[in-house]
Amino acid sequence: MPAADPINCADYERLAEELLEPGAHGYFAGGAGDERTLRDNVEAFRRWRLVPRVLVDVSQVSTATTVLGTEISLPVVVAPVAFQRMANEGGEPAMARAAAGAGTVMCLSTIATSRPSEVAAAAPGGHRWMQLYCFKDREVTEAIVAEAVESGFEAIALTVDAPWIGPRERDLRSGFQVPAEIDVPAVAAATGSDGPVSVTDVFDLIDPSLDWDDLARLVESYEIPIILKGVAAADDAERAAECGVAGIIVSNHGGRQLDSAIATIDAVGDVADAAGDRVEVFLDGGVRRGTDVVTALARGARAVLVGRPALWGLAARGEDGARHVLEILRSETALALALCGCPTPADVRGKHVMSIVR
Ligand code: FNR
Ligand code: LAC
Repeated sequence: MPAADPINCADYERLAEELLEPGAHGYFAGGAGDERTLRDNVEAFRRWRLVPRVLVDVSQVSTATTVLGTEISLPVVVAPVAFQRMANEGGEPAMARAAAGAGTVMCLSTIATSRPSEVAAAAPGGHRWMQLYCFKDREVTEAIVAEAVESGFEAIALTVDAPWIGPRERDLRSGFQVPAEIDVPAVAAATGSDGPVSVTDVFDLIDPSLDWDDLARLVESYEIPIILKGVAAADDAERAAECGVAGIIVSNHGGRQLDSAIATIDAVGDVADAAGDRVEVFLDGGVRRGTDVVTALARGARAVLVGRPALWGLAARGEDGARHVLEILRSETALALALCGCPTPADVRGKHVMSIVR
């Protein structure tokens, strides 16, 4: 009997688990330590309930919005996820085409298996952000930024929640490595070697001394806006806004770094209050349904990012699968907006959500 067609993100998650080699699946699916934060990112959405408004004309509902002035057709952006050719041979170029086809932004990881210029060439009409790890080797870091700017990437998403590697126990047990046949250009540039790459090798390259003074300098020196990725606290959001960042991504790296870190949906409200109108606030971690997207908007996010859902789509069915996941999230978001009495994402307010934890 043929497998039933996937109709939601969970179906794609199961398909990906069946198809991926166990070590790669453990790397993609896993989190830090006891994986409390990994689970809690998803479960915390269940502690919030939508409070619909009725008798609003929802004969026309649009999921379109803007992020940093760029129009996107749904408030869901593709999060940076490393090593995408390990999920599917199409890799990051296929993900870029899926995002462009769905009318949204793709954020490319520094630890990608294709160069920024190749990804740009694969989806020329698409919008892209470049995720940046500041390597100890600043020349290599600057070369990555220069290639991204040259290739038309529109913002730098500087990841700051991973100065040390989180305890990825699944990878420790499996000995996960990216085989030498799969290029990881940024790592090769920094190490001068084309050998197999482990996650520890990657984190050895990252500069753990990066601080607020560095951020202020980067904001000054880069030609494109900086989005700070990996913020959980309101006072950090305040400081980021003072440094002149254009955006903040409330993120705990998908539960892969500090285990026991606060779930992002629980953190985003205070961050959005601190950021006010100065900085656009985004959230990632645990978004699996259109109702999660609307909950995040109600708590103050302008849009969300999805990491694993898009990746499961890519792993299961390449570009078409990643695109289908985004289309599923679009139609679920449209339905949740309609049933909340919100014809557009901009109509979603704090009053549309309530915590059930008292
Ligand atoms: C990530 N994430 C990540 N973040 C980043 O800034 N640079 C990176 O290279 C990676 N790599 C990476 C690999 C894998 C396998 C995962 C699952 C995640 C974190 C990612 O951008 C995002 O914060 C989370 O994935 C969001 O959580 P969900 O959507 O996966 O629940
Ligand atoms: C990870 C890195 C590469 O989470 O960001 O595996």
